[in-house]
Amino acid sequence: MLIYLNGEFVLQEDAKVSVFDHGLLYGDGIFEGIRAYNGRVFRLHEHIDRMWDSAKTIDLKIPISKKEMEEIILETLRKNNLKDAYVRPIITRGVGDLGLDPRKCSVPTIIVIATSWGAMYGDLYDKGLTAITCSIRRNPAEALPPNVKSLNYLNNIMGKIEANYKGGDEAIFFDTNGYVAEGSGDNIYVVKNGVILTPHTINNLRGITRLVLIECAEELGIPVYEQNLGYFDLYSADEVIVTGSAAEVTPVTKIDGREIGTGKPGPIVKQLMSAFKTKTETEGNPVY
Ligand code: PXG
Repeated sequence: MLIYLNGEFVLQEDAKVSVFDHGLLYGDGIFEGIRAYNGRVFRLHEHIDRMWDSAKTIDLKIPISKKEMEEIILETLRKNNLKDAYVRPIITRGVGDLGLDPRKCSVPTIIVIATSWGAMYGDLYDKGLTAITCSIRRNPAEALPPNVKSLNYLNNIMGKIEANYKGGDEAIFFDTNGYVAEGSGDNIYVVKNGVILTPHTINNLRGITRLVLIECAEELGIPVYEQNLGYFDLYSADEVIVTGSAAEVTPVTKIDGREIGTGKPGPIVKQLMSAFKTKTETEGNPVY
């Protein structure tokens, strides 16, 4: 596997960063998670735009242009002969010393990893996920906005640990106001009486797949509303859905032991999964 690291393509075993990199020392950096389907990178511009917005928010000045980053991503896929892949661009504050001060880090570290990665949830796309609501709250926007896709994923990992202990495939976070925020690595939706409801994007990541789901719903004539949701809305939903570049569009059929709707993937998620699949098969930036 060839990995892009600071201007060069290097073998996986040579792709090493300094122990003084602030990405490692402080989680000071940002990343993206992008998929390529059949030789095309899905929603590349949107991911790169979000990466630049994350960088702007943490005052990380990226020394290359968006266009250059897009080209590096395509080249990484070509170097590894990949058509269906997962791409992980990472930009850290760079190498500094053992103090927090980012002024010590003069050059950001830029990494792009591309690897083959199939369906994240395997056969659970057909059965649906078992989720748990977690007791740990999502980082509040006034502390560290979940909109920033930062290297600081400890909050998410704590949710995932809770899900692992409680036997859930995914953890559903609430925000500090008690409203549903998102999953540990995906956005969330409730379907009730033919309408899709989803939280505002203040206390969660502004998912690229979320926008694709909304597009699919519009094309199918299914209304989508953004509103605050509580655990009542989750437990009493006809269907619950999560989306993400990794998770794609996935039904949730059990939450905290309660069956959601019939306990099987419902008609709306099935329509959305098929509309999403069509988009991933027909859209995207060609790699070759
Ligand atoms: N919320 C969180 C916290 C995420 O990490 C999403 C929502 C969905 O966003 P997108 O833009 O992907 O629709 C994510 C994305 C991984 C992995 O390696 C995680 C994500 C994406 C790709 C890979 O676990 N999370």
